[in-house]
Amino acid sequence: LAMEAALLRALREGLLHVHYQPQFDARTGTLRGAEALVRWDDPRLGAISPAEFIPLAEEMGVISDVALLVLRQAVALLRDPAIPRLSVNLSVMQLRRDGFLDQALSVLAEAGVPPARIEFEVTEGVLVDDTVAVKHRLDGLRAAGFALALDDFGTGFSALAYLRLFRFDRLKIDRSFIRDLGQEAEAAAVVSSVINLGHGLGLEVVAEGVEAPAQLAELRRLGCDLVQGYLTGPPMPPGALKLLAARAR
Ligand code: G
Ligand code: G
Ligand code: MN
Ligand code: NA
Repeated sequence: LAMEAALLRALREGLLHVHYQPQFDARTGTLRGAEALVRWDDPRLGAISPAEFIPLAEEMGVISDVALLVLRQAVALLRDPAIPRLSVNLSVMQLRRDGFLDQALSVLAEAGVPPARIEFEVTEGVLVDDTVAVKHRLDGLRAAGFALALDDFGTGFSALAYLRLFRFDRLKIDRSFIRDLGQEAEAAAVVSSVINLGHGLGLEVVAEGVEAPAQLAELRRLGCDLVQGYLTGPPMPPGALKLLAARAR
């Protein structure tokens, strides 16, 4: 209960903020975008992980408030033309209900930012239940011009069936597959197959959790399009991303 009250207060008092983890072209090193990751540093409770408070926000029915806060901050940062695109994580409940598309479009219209510069990331879990309704909403987001990425790919079930049914722009290989790259031949076989699968479906493939130079070298060799991880850049405050984008120009 203490945590619930603290989350409501954090929302009210603007204690949630957003960090951004850069994504680079694997071959050229060009900055291609960044993933928005919400942060809560509470004066009394300390730093609380989104893995903990996002499910709580869903239970409490305030997930839309969190999502719109993240989207507003991301869109404000996109006023900087040196930042190509920002990715925002969506949770199940936002796709179970109507209304998110219109809210998102009005946030972008107010700032004069085109939807193509925002990508929404969903995990396979989002696609499993209520598939028809969720597909309708994801198709709506895509028709409005937003990009879509399938996050944590390979960790869920029935991934291949969903890849045919849903239309994505990018596939993010889960970091558990990247971890053993450059050490185990089996890991390279799995990652290579996912990259070829993505390319066969016309998708760009993003590797997440890239931590070591050997992993990056292997991803390049296998033809992975984009990389994200502690090696190339940790999640950072908006000011740091702006500096990085300015230097990259
Ligand atoms: O950044 P970190 O490793 O602490 O993130 C933990 C989890 O929280 C990740 O699975 C990430 O996708 C999720 N997450 C981070 N920010 C958001 C957000 O704004 N919305 C949703 N729904 N999930 C988020
Ligand atoms: O579930 P999702 O992929 O959205 O989670 C993103 C989370 O992964 C973020 O909380 C971020 O802090 C974390 N992360 C980012 N880069 C790395 C990395 O190189 N290694 C590991 N282990 N975690 C990472
Ligand atoms: Mn993500
Ligand atoms: Na992910």
